[in-house]
Amino acid sequence: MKLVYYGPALSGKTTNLIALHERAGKDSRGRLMTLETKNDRTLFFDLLPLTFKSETRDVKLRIKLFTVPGQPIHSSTRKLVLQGADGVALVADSRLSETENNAASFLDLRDNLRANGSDISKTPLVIQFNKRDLPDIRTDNELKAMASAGKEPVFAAVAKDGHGVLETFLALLQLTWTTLDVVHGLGQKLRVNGRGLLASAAHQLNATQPIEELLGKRLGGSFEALGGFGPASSSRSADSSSPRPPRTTGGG
Ligand SMILES: Nc1nc2c(ncn2[C@@H]2O[C@H](COP(=O)(O)OP(=O)(O)OP(=O)(O)O)[C@@H](O)[C@H]2O)c(=O)[nH]1
Ligand SMILES: [Mg+2]
Repeated sequence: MKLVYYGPALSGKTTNLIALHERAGKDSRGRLMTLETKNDRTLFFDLLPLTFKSETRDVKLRIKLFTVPGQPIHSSTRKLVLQGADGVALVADSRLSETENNAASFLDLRDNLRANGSDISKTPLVIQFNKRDLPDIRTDNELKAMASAGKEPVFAAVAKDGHGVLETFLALLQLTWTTLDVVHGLGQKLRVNGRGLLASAAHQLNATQPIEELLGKRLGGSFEALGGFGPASSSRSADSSSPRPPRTTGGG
């Protein structure tokens, strides 16, 4: 599975990967590769390989977690890193002064997905509003209002202290797995229970709360539209009139 952390410059994408690397057990994480210039600017991309064993330990899910460089001049690099992405986390900066940069990054993501033959409405997407510790930020209520207007799950975070990082990642993992499962029937082919796999991943990332609690911290957006995880919910998705349409391109 290829997951990409996208967003404007200095929003905290690399910081999310560093926090996940710190959380992951030694058996689950590979080497975190970062390539930065001075002032924390990612030059090309960061890469963190993660491997999660299923509950029964006979299936391994390998994830390649990338960040893009956020500075506007690196648009072609972002397009390249985005190729074949199965899911995207958009890391936005909560400060009011960054509103335009967040919006520009969203449009840049949409354009680069389109240029890669993909479609943002069909791409598993989770939004993180980072830097909640700073002054002059959008209020919680503003974020909630924005979140409830869209279908993407939205999470608040202070990535530099590790807050909200796990929640964002697990939500992205759930959305992406569910979408790939719809397209490729992964769960059935591999005899893997998606809900169990997510629980295993959370455990291997040293989560101290149950998944429902972690995913329940989202400020809005619906997982329900996707049918959720596991056997109980796959029957629900069969009944549901609004599962997300499967992606047709760029999948792994
Ligand atoms: N106050 C505060 N600072 C943060 C937070 N998360 C990250 N930072 C800081 O913001 C700066 C930029 O973080 P990075 O993770 O390098 O940002 P990036 O999105 O990877 O930036 P580019 O690689 O240029 O796209 C660093 O100094 C981080 O320590 C946060 O939640 N709060
Ligand atoms: Mg970076």
